[in-house]
Amino acid sequence: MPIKVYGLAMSTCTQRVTTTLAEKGLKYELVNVDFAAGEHKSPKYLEEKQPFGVIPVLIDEDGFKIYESRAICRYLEIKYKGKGTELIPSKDAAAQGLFEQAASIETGYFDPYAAPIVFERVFKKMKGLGESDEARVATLKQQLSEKLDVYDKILSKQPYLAGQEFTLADLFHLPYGTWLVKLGEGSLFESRPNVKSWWDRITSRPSWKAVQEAK
Ligand SMILES: N[C@@H](CCC(=O)N[C@@H](CS)C(=O)NCC(=O)O)C(=O)O
Repeated sequence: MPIKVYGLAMSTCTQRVTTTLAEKGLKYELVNVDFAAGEHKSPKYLEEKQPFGVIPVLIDEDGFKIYESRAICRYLEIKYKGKGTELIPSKDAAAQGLFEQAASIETGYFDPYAAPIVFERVFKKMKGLGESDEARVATLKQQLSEKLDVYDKILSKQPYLAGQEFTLADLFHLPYGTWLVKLGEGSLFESRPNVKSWWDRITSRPSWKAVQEAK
């Protein structure tokens, strides 16, 4: 049985997983979850796939199932360590600790601002929840700007968030960061020279290009 990802090609959380699969050089089958029909909220999906009613879910070739996009990516790196790009450093405790620190930067100082901006401007309307609350967006943008000033300092000393090598901590930024650029907010990255170089480096990876082209 091939590795199966239950999700949608355009979903940000699914893209985190498919980019990781591409970096690892792993073949997979993307099984579309029918959002329009509410498949992700059906009793069968909640029971058999994801109890919180969201995507993505990965079922490995041996039948092992796991959900939560960042957990799936970490699992893939551990399970398929010797394949493709090493996405979590294994050299020593310090390197692993610095990776965890960088991963925590994404979940603590990027995602809490970037994801709700994209929600307001894109997904709110799609879900029929009304128009974007632009006052909220302005506050979130200001908060994210302050965090990215710190990113710029960190990235003035090293090319990637965990140090010298690209890791999952960088990869986790790609889906929402790319939405920000599509929404005309690219200056968040471009106005900070070290953030800009980092963003250019990570978005030019073939894995991310391939995932964006997938339908
Ligand atoms: N923490 C979860 C979040 C999953 C999530 O929110 N997925 C979105 C798509 S990116 C979803 O399924 N939304 C449908 C809904 O909320 O009903 C993860 O990282 O996997």
